[in-house]
Amino acid sequence: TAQQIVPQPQQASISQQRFTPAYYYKVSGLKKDPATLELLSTIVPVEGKGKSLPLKVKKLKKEEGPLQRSGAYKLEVKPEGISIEAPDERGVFYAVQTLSQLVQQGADGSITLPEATITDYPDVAYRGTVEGFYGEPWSHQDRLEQLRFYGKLKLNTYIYGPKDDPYHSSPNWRKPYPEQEGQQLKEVVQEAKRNKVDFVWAIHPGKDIQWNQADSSAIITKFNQMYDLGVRAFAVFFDDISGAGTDAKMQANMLNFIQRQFINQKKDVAPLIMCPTEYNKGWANKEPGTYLDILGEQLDPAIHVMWTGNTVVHDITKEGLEWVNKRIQRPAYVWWNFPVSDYVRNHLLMGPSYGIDTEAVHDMSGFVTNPMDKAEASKVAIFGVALYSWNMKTYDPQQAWEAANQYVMPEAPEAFRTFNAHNSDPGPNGHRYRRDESVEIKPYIHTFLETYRDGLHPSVAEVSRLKQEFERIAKAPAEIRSKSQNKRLVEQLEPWLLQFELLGKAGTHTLDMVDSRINLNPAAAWANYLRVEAVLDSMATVDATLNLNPYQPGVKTGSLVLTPFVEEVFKITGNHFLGGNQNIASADASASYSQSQRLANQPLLVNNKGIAYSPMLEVAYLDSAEYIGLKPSAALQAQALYFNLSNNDLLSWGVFETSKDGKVWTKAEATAERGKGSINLADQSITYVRFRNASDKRQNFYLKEFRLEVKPA
Ligand code: LOG
Repeated sequence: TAQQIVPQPQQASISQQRFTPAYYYKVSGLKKDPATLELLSTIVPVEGKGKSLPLKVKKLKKEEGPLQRSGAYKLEVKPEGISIEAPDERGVFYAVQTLSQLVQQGADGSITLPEATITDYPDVAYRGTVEGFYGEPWSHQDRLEQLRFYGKLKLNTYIYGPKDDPYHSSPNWRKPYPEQEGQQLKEVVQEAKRNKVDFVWAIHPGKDIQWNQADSSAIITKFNQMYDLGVRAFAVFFDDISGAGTDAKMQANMLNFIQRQFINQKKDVAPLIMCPTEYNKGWANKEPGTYLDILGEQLDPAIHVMWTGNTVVHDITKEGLEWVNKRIQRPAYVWWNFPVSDYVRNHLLMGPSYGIDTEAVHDMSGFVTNPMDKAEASKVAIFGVALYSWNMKTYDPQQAWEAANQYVMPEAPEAFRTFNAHNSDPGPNGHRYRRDESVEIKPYIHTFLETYRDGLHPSVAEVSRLKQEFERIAKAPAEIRSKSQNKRLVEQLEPWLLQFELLGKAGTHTLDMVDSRINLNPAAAWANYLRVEAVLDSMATVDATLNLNPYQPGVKTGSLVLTPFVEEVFKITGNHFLGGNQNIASADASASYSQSQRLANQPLLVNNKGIAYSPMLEVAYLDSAEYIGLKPSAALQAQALYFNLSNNDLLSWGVFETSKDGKVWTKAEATAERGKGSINLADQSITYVRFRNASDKRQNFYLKEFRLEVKPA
């Protein structure tokens, strides 16, 4: 089979036959780049005595078109020697990365190469990731490993902007990094250089920026400190802020000032990047002459503008990009919010990178993905983005995902594939972003359920088809743990591996239970029913005790297809044995209600002690007279409301109110400190609780907590 190079080169002819180089390679033209020379020496012999073969590196000059792009290269491999031509050091490095995929090593250490002629260049100029999520930032080691991964896949951009780094955002964006953090960032910058990745340091000053000379200087000073640590690329983020910082004219002024006073002064820094406040179509003011048009007109044309698509988390479409490009008067720099999971922290997003338009090559200046806080686990999605952004026309999400499973876990690719296939969908969420999951087994599950719901028995063949899959699932975690060399990856997956193994067992027992019923053996069916119940209990325990966080605590696996399947078959069987309706989920325990568009889809966290809005990361608002509220079911009695809306004048514009019928409302007295407080509701037969904007204009706040403590009525 022909050699597969990832990402796929633009033009390649690679022969089926392989040859063994007769002598060592004498390298010329690489003296100025020791990192690439070092990499080369791990691929082919570059030292020896006597006869040698030439490996010539030359600068590609006067070439027109895509071969002038940074990272482009020509690579020629012949028995007589190897030649590399490229416009820059990155291109040479990429040629060597391609060579490393061509070479094969025998057991005795001898190498073979195919004859090959490759002409290659990237489709998108800036390709990579933005560490831009909320929650625990990546570790130092994670970052170093990511950069090596990017080098191999010809990704050239890593934008550093973890929301919870206090020196990136408020409160400390004006201050220099402490010694140790500074030193570590310096090491990351060096690793980036070795891998020909632009380390882009981003600042997020908008929460408390003052539009004055002092703060303009504060940004330049901070950028200079980062420059001294080796940083040569910069960004300014204005996402997820409210108040004075959101002003387009002021933002444009500030960025133009940085462009003049900093970017243009240093001769060796990359183009400036900004993330706007209105960074997606859903949130953009559509009136002509507003925010995005102001940026388009006033922002120096050299500055890149980021964009997440039609909503915060969305597919990337050509039409969507065309819409924003007209307004910002330049091709958008795509910030793709996949596989980021900071809004669904109990899920992993391990599925294919799909929903990114392969016709959009001319509509974007860059393409970066915002990954999960789990760096190693994010490699599956990042791999897809590497293939997409290098060679868009040939990108196939499914094929790329198959290849990623191999690439990321070569020691147990099948088990990893099984795990990833059933851990893709984020579950219900405020962004309404969903992913396909359990695609291959889904039709069989549906047929099975239709039959079983009607009180009929599926065929033995249907049962065994599903049982096979659940057995595969039950075995996959042990195989991943024992075979994978990537301990960090296994560690990041661990809570979900545990849960996945239980799901495999629960499913296996479920199908045994159905099988016993088909065989008219109620005693065996009952025994299996109890086994399913025990495993479901264990899954509930894992969900209640691991991955605890205040946002979406717990561990969900197979949540789109497989877990609901097991739960439903268990319930139907339970009804058969026990009669009546065994309610295992408390789905209708409560209802949230809000007229506010931004809050309407926000999911609830429900357990036997309380009902809470899932905290929101970005800015929330209520227009005049809008409210946010909770309505516990009749079976529950409200005890107290706990709120943290992180707004200093909360009670000057808003009121808490309660009602018994949803029509007559009574003001609930409350005190709040910086928007945080609680209201005692015990001894009242309250059915509704809400917080209403009583002012005549829109009010912003952060939905950090809105939780009703309840007890059974
Ligand atoms: C944030 C980002 C976060 C992501 C997903 C942007 C530009 N900003 O809603 O930090 O990781 O969504 O939750 C965002 O996407 N805000």
